[in-house]
Amino acid sequence: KILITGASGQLGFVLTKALQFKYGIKNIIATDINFHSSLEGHFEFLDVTDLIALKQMVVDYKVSQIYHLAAILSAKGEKDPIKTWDINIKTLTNVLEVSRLNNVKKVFFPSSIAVFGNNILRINTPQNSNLSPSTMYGVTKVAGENLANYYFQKYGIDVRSLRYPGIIGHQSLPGGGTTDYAVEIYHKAVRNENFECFLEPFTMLPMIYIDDAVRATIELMEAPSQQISIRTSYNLAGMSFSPKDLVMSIRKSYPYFQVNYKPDFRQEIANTWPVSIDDSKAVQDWDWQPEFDLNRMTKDMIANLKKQLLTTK
Ligand code: VAH
Repeated sequence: KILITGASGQLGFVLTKALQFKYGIKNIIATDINFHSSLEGHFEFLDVTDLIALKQMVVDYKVSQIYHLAAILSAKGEKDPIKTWDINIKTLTNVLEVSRLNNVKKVFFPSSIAVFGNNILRINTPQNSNLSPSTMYGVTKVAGENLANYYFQKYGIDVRSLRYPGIIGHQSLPGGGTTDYAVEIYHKAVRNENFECFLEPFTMLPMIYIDDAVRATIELMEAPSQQISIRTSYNLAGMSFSPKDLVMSIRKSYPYFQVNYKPDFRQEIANTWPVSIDDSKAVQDWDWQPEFDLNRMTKDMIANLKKQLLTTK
């Protein structure tokens, strides 16, 4: 059985569906502290900071793989850094310890481009960059990558990880990230509303469409173990664009779409992140190739959000 934490989150919700489809709905246990009403299949409430509850679930359902997606994101994390440290680190150490003691074979841990901070090459940021993150979220991801690597080296737990760019999808909303604008903007456009953007127009960031993000995750987890040369976390690229590029792409369908720029504290976070990512290790080791560029993503987002609007009216 495969257990997912954070299954009601932006990525968790879509990844749960993909795993149910691939491995059979009966073999997936989706967990979260909140219930997403569109989730189907086996769901359990689980607070992953509760070691005993997590252990119980792993033992009861004979879990052999865990996808640990529950975490606090970058922008929200800055409102309460210590809580972010406590939750992100406690949940990961719980997952790794329970895995070590209960024969869980494989673990997935999401890292992020937030591991990078000042002192990097911001264009085509290399895999082996100096990691000095500017947010507590990034600090927990750097620590998490090292914990993952430690559990692999010391105990042989097959932990695998990706440094996701900002994830964009129509199925679910992100919660508290610096890249969230790129999802919210589409929701406004299809409603013919104006958008207030919290980043400046030319802030270029690495992003990925959720279909590509989910496929990358499954491809990494399915790759033969001897092909995995990186046990901290793989750089992963999809596309790179700025709010201005995104607006131009949306205007192909909504020529009168208006955006006001009102940068807030998230601008400072974005300023320390890469513009684009060198993911040649992922390409080499497990053949990574993204399918969506900005315009293809925009078409798909708009078509799907329009459908959603019609069915909820
Ligand atoms: C955030 N979307 O903005 C997340 C992410 C790319 C960064 O990990 O916090």
